[in-house]
Amino acid sequence: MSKCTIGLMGLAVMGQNLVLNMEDHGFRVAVFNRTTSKIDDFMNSPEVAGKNRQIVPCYSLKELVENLERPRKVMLMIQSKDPVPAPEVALYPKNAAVDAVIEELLTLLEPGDIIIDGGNTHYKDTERRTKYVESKGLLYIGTGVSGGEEGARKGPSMMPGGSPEAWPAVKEIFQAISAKVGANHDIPCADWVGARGAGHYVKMVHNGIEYGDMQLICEAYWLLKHILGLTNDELYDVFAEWNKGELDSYLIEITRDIFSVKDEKTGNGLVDMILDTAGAKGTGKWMSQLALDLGVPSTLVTEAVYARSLSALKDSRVEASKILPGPKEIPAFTGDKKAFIEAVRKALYASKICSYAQGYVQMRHAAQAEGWELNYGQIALLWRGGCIIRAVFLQRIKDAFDKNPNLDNLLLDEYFRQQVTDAQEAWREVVTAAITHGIPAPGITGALAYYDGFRSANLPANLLQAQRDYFGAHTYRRTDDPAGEVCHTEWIQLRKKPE
Ligand code: NBP
Repeated sequence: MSKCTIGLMGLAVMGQNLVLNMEDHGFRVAVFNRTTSKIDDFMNSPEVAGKNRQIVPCYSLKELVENLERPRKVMLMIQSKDPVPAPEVALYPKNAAVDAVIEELLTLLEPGDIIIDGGNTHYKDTERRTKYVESKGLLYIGTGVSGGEEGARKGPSMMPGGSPEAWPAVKEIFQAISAKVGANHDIPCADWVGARGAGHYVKMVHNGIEYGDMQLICEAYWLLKHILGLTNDELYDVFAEWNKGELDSYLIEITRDIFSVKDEKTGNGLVDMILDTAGAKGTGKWMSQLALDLGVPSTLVTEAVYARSLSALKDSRVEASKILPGPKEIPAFTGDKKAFIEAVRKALYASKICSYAQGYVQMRHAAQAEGWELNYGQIALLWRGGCIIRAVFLQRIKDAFDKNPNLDNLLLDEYFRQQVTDAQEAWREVVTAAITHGIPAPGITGALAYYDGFRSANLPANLLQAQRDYFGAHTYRRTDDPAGEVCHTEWIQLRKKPE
């Protein structure tokens, strides 16, 4: 019997769908799962049973490896985080499951063979594992896979990093199964991202941007619902309209659809019957933590993570809502409804641009720190299809980096600068309305604060440095000294003595 092109371990939702996708594209796949009954369940499932698929069930890792052509390629789609990370590794969780499987594979594979981790792994783990596996003479790939179950089945966005020598061996498979974009649907959303953990870093930023996009959309919804009193049917129409223009994206499209779904039990809009406490799987938090480590202001993802945390404090919020007052008089909206909807659209778009600008700045700083060579335009293209943040607007990001590969901040690109300039007045109007009405919009307001901060040649950090020098002799530099000599002042001696 001929050998398989690739082996996949981990037959949960992602693994099963990737196997079917690979097989659809003519690749013979060997499969294995820790709980072996799930292998039989998969082989007996309607998608596989009686379909003469080129899928070979294996009941041990050894059997899986024996069924593979050389260089062997073993892809892991297994849980990427310890369910309860030990406190000392909680920030950068070490995933015992993947490490244990790698150890076993190292006893079975040979030099030149490739281990692929397709889970949502922390990039620090992928940095470490790439070096470790390479030290044993094998090659390693840590790849982001985005698009959930449907993406895995029909075409995900794939963001591989790891050992560069491994890429030619898996390129054909990854590009065949990935989503395709372009007029002829022939540009694959799968390409080499960079060395070691670069792929998983870019996937994490993708997820963080997803957090930001979702938060901004939720704020737009809340503003339209509470300031204008739009019904779900009206909201459906607004999002349908928005999806025809610059905001055309998967997340706007599914938001539109959500407003059309009725609760079977009550007949209300289903969205109105859903408890307002949001969950998270942690990649947004990772991006925030790493932004803090790098000292870059990725405020949108952080606001989005905090907004989910605040939502989860339901009991406290319910209590607080009975006690803490909002604005004394909430003015009834008397303006032009259509114009306000357009203002919210512009505020959403401008905020989204800031969110992506921040994500790209973070990737650039991480690349400098980790020694990766990232192609930023190409990354935008990887996200054009298959993944949750897929959007027409990503082509604009590709264009911006094609024009200037060293672009410092997307806001400085001509197109994006023009967009935020056009949106600015509306953006400020929406932020003012949110504040006046007492409606929390941390994403939209935070984005505007970031924009105003970024466009300020001077910020009040002069006073901050004075405070730090006053209480802690942390020193400061002078505006009139280009050499940047550090200075310290004995503030207590020079200050005006209190009466
Ligand atoms: P899960 O994340 O739920 O993981 C289940 C799989 O992990 C099963 O095959 C399970 O085997 C295996 N597994 C576990 Br749990 N512990 C193991 C261990 N110690 N040794 C070996 N295998 C172990 O599956 P998923 O949702 O399909 O996701 C797979 C990966 O893809 C994850 O890393 C996830 O973060 C990532 N991802 C998921 C999505 C999504 O939308 N779900 C999207 C993108 C990426 P068992 O059957 O024996 O328990």
